Amino acid sequence: MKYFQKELETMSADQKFVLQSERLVKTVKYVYENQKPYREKMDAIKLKPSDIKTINDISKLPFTTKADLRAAYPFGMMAAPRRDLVRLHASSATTGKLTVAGYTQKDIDVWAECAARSLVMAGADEESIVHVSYGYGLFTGGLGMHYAGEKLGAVVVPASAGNTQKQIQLLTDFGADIICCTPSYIIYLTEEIEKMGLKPGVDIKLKGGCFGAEAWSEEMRADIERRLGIRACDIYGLSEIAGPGVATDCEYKTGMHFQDDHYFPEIVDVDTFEPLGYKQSGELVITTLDKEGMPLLRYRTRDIASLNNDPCPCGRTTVKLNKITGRSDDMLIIRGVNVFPSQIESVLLGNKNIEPHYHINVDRVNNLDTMEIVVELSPGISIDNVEGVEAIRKKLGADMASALSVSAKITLVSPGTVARSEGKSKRITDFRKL
Ligand code: DLL
Repeated sequence: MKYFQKELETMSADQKFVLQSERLVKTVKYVYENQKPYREKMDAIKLKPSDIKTINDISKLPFTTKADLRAAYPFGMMAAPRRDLVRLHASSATTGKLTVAGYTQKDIDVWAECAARSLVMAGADEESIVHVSYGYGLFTGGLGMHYAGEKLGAVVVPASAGNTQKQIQLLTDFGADIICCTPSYIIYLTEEIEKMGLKPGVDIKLKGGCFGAEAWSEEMRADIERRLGIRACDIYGLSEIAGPGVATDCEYKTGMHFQDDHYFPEIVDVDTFEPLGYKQSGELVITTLDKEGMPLLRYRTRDIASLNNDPCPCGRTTVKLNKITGRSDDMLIIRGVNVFPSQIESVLLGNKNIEPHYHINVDRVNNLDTMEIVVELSPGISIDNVEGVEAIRKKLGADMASALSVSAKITLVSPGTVARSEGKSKRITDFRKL
């Protein structure tokens, strides 16, 4: 079994407890002294840094929300002095203002180490050629995996997003064995590779990939692995905490190994915010344990997931993050029923007559919520085959109704007609909110 940092990745529970406790105590003191918003929040609940003695005290700390970051825009949450910051990243928020994150050199190094651990989980080593098709820029995907590849000692191809034909040329000519991009983009690339008649394993030498930045289903993973003959790892991260590599799954797929020597995860009830146990689903909350630029206490990610602490055959001893099932702000409420796009994707990918390209339109007609799922037929099926298409539509409609407990209109369209995305995909249009 290969690791990037074996001692840290396979630490015993006792060692982990000591390390996390030491780091949390230090972080709380540091934020109290250097981040005004935290000093105010802690003073308001009469919590002193000295009240935090071990990692078990974490639930005494106040939460941090996206609204807190927005209120402090752009630099009000920075703890390190300007001269120590070396990078800014930002992600766009639906409300307009960017969520900004600042990093010191140490933060960048720790992040690169965590993301290098991810690359190793996907099968990379220092001999690898790592093709990075995440966008480079304020988005953390490109630079995050770039620095990870260099930290590992691999050769990095900074392809960035877009220009699919050129990406395929680079993949064939340079022979990259590892690719990093969004799950929706690897599906698109695969489709183009198949159209060009290129053979995975022969013309395309990929062995593994780190796919993340958006929610995707196990069915989508199976599809990618089968079509490309690779190991498809799920990689999670967010710019507020670091970027890609906060958690990633290994070949055993027992959940994403959460790099909990640096970032501590909790799951809380979405309504009461009370901490939940392993395998219980709720909102993922993360505390940074040794960040300097912009440490965050109990940051409410809005991502819905659960944790598990089952042993993993790979020997890594981290807690594991089960697949993100959606974002609390992505959840659609259709006629009172909660629906996550990931549930829809699971049903779609279970049907071999259609392709994993879809768009969801939600509207309200005569005071009633409606949902339309526009999805592509497989290339072998003609839209003119009226009876065949109708049978597929009926079956999908019935499967959808039983999986979601709410009906949806299914619209089947010809292959290649649903818009493709090079970065994060936008799969929902909610006309009720426009
Ligand atoms: O998306 C960082 C990243 C880049 C992760 C490349 C993985 C790969 P943000 O743009 O700040 O950062 O968006 C963070 O994206 O809160 C989740 O809602 C979503 N997300 C990220 N990874 C996953 C994943 C990057 N593996 C937000 N599964 C997060 C599901 C994901 N959702």
